[in-house]
Amino acid sequence: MYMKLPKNPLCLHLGYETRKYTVNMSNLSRTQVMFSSLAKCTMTVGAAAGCLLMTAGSVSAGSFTTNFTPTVRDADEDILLTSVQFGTTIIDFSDLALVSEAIILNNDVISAGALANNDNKEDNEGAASADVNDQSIDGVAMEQLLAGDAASEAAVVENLSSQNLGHIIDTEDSGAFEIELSFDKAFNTLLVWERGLNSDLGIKVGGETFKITRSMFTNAGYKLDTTEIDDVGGQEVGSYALKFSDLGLTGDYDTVTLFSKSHFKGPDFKVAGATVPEPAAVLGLTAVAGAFVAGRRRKGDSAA
Ligand SMILES: [Ca+2]
Ligand SMILES: [Ca+2]
Ligand SMILES: [Ca+2]
Ligand SMILES: [Ca+2]
Repeated sequence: MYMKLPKNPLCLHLGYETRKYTVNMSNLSRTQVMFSSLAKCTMTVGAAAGCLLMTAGSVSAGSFTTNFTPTVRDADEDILLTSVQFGTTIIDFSDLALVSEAIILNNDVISAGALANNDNKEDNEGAASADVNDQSIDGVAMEQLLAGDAASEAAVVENLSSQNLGHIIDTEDSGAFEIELSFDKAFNTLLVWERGLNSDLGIKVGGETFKITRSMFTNAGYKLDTTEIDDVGGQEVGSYALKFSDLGLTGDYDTVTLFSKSHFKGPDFKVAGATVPEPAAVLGLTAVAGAFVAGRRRKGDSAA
């Protein structure tokens, strides 16, 4: 059975992505193209909702696109975040929530032994530090960030709030820290970029705790070479968007606490907040489809 499509515009909300499809029965080829991901189901009406739910589920959790400039650069050069993109929804950098205050609750202190052997920055222990791309003209490179120290907390704010994706917090491999961040406005999705895609990052928000594990990051499309690493060509950077609604939270938050434990392998990160339109209405669409079916059935009944 082939599902006849209504002539009215039909809004599909698929994951983060909201697209408006105008369905026109006189232009069936266009309709078929637009429903390409759905049409293979040769929809019975009952199957339609299932197809839609499947499609919604195919937007992988945590993924988004990072737009930046310049797109061609060396890994140690500046890189400015211009926008982030969730499907067709583009959120400009100027609309992101940025870190405005940091409280370092705890951060491993560099050991005396490591300090005694401080001929190479990579030998340092400790945990979170401020780091920048090698050629950065601003931002802060500061190896030991101390809890309760105003300069340390200012360094965290400066690096995390700048537009330069090369300004980060670098964490030593076995380092543990806990840092509370406040943002300049509330948001519903925390954006995290991690240099290396090889570390985990813990997040506490609204009484919930979540760990982005290293395998959850997807490639953000740029590399970073910062003062703490000597990798030729830099390391790939990964990204993950944590929707607070996925933690069962409602509403927006302007404070999150980030943490690392010794087995997280030292997250090296940048963060920002975004208010992403709620996916909403897959169920609403199912209801629309249901109402349409009911309408067809009524017509059929009256014609019989
Ligand atoms: Ca460091
Ligand atoms: Ca890393
Ligand atoms: Ca370097
Ligand atoms: Ca690290």
